[in-house]
Parts: sequence; C-alpha cells; structure tokens
Amino acid sequence: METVDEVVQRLDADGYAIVEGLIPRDEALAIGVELRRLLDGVPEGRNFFEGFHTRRLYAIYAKTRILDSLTLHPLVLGSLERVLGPHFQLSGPTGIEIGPGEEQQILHRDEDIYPVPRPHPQLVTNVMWAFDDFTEANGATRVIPGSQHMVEQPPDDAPMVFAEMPAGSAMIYVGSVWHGGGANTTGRTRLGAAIEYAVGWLRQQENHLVSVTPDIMRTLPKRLRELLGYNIYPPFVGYVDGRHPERVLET
Ligand SMILES: O=C(O)CCC(=O)C(=O)O
Repeated sequence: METVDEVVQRLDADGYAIVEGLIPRDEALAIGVELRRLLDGVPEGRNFFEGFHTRRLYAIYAKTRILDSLTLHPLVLGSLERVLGPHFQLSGPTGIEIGPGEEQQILHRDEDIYPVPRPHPQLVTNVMWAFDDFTEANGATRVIPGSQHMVEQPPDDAPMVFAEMPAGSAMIYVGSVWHGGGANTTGRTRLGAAIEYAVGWLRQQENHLVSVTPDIMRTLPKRLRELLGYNIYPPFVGYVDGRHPERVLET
C-alpha cells in the first residue's frame, strides 16, 4: 500500500499515480454490479466527449451509497490535501462505462473547464477507480506522463501510457495532466468511476446541492456532506443567510 508521500511524489513527477489494489477485488466487482444496475436504461453519450458508446452515471450521491467510502478513502483525501490544500470539495464525480466499439476520447485536461490563467496552483484532481480490470484493449485511460507541465497540447508522438490496473485499483491524476478515455476493442464494457475534486473556491462541476436533497444529506457522514458543498471556503465563501451551510440541516 502506497503512502501519501509516495503518491504526491508520483503526481509531481508524472501527473498521475496508480495505486493497485486500494480496495479488495471482490469489493470492486460488487460495486460494479450496483453501478451497472444504476446504469441500466441510461442512454449512451450525447457527444464525442461523452462517447457515443459510453454510459455515464451522474448525480451519484443522490442515487447510491456505494461510493461513499471510496470518496472518503484516507489515502485519497490525504493526497488531495497535499495537492489542492485543505479546502477542497467534490466537483464532477462520474461513473464511466466504456462500451465495445467506443473510440478513444480526445486528450484533454480536466481543469480546462475553468478559465483561470496559467500558471496557477492545481485546481482539480481526479481519482479513477477501476471496477473491472482496466486494459489497453478495453479502454484503460490514456495518460501523457509529465504533461501537467506542458502549456500546449502534447504532440501526437508524445510518449503515452495506458492506465492498466486490476479491479480495485485507483489512478489519482492532477487536473493539468493530458489524458483521455481509451478505445474499447473488446466485446465487454469497462467500468470505472472518476471521482473528481476541486479547490473549494471554484464552482463545482456538478451541482450537488441541487441533486442531493437535504433529507439525503442529513444521513451522510459529515465529511461527505462537506465535500458535497455543505462547507465554506474560509473565511466565508459559501455562507447561507450569513451562517455555515451545515446549520441549515439542523433546522
Ligand atoms: O474514462 C476514462 O478513462 C477517462 C474519461 C475522461 O477523462 C473524461 O471523460 O473526462
């Protein structure tokens, strides 16, 4: 099992860190069963970025408790704190099931949805959890190692790795590293969940305060509520009627 120091060193050097076997394989496969149940009936993607043969599960925390403990995994949160600072939040967590025949996704940086001039500190960090074995053939995420330092899109011949990892592993990757989903040339889907976090002063990519009702919020661990948005960025960004948003749930 890696330490936070080891993960952070690899993020600094390469922009990504794969931690194999972060949860037991059986647990990962069981999570996959539940996510596939929720994906049943979800249409395939609407555009080239989402993938026309890929299904995505949004509003995860309104629909299932199956990813709560992974979202709060101590190695993940410890590493995020070092990369993003103490006040980070969930941004756009998404289940991603890449289907047979899917083409490779364009390379992109997750932070590029935010118009913040460079250079800037890391704004976003993502964690791709594998609920199947990720292989080059079934669409393992493609990453350009070290590209978190590049200003322009890497050239076509830039060295690329496929984030191959067994089910139960996780790849942590910073928002400035160039990456994209792989093509799936197999006959089976590849299921993962990209649990994305961002610094607390940015708008969350998905609006969890609308999708997760107060009744659900009250049942969640406090740390998860904070990550979903019931929190402030000091000294007071995000207050509700002049008070900490957590106070709203007490009424
Ligand atoms: O599914 C993957 O491997 C990566 C997907 C991705 O990077 C994205 O949709 O932003």
